[in-house]
Amino acid sequence: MDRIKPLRIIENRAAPNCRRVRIFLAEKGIEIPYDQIDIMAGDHFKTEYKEKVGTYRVPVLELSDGSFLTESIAICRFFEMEKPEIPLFGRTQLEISLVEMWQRRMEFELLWPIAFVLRHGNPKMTVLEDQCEAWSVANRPRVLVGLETLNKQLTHNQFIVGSNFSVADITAIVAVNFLRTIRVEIPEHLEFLLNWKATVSQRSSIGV
Ligand SMILES: N[C@@H](CCC(=O)N[C@@H](CS)C(=O)NCC(=O)O)C(=O)O
Repeated sequence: MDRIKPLRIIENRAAPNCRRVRIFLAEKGIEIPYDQIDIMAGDHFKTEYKEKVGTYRVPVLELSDGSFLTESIAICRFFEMEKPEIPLFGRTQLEISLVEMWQRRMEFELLWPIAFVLRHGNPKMTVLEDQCEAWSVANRPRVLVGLETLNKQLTHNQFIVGSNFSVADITAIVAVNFLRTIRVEIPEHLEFLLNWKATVSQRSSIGV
């Protein structure tokens, strides 16, 4: 049976989940064509797109068997198997488990709270969201708790899981960069987080 090949990624340049995949691929040195879809114009809500892909969200990986893979981390896992020699999901039993744990925590405790503040609180986001302002307000303090959690984890670690850069760092740096959309600065006392951000930002993958 022919090996299933990755054909292209459908994404939106400004969307944080798409950026997670772009950074992951840049770290691996994998090149693939990207097609843009204008989510702020609502193009992803068109029936033709949803029926083809199975969801209206981005990013999406189109495969050579005609199927579409969604969910940023599922797409990253596909590419982890394509090029395992640069492991970004961990190496040992414990490291793989810790990367999984911290990747999830960075999503649930940082990236999503930031996204909820933005999506439910910014009038421009009514294109994408049936807004509930109270949900935006409720998530603002959670963002600061998430930043404190990350800072604590970085107290004794170069990267989020020890000395190896991983997909947990990718989710976290995308979330931290996304803070600007809700006008939140990292508090000065979170020095381990600030140092980690400065170090990670120097990686060439982060510029994609
Ligand atoms: N859990 C999904 C989330 C995907 C997602 O929410 N993508 C956003 C862009 S960052 C999107 O498609 N937004 C369009 C919308 O909400 O209508 C993943 O990890 O890929």
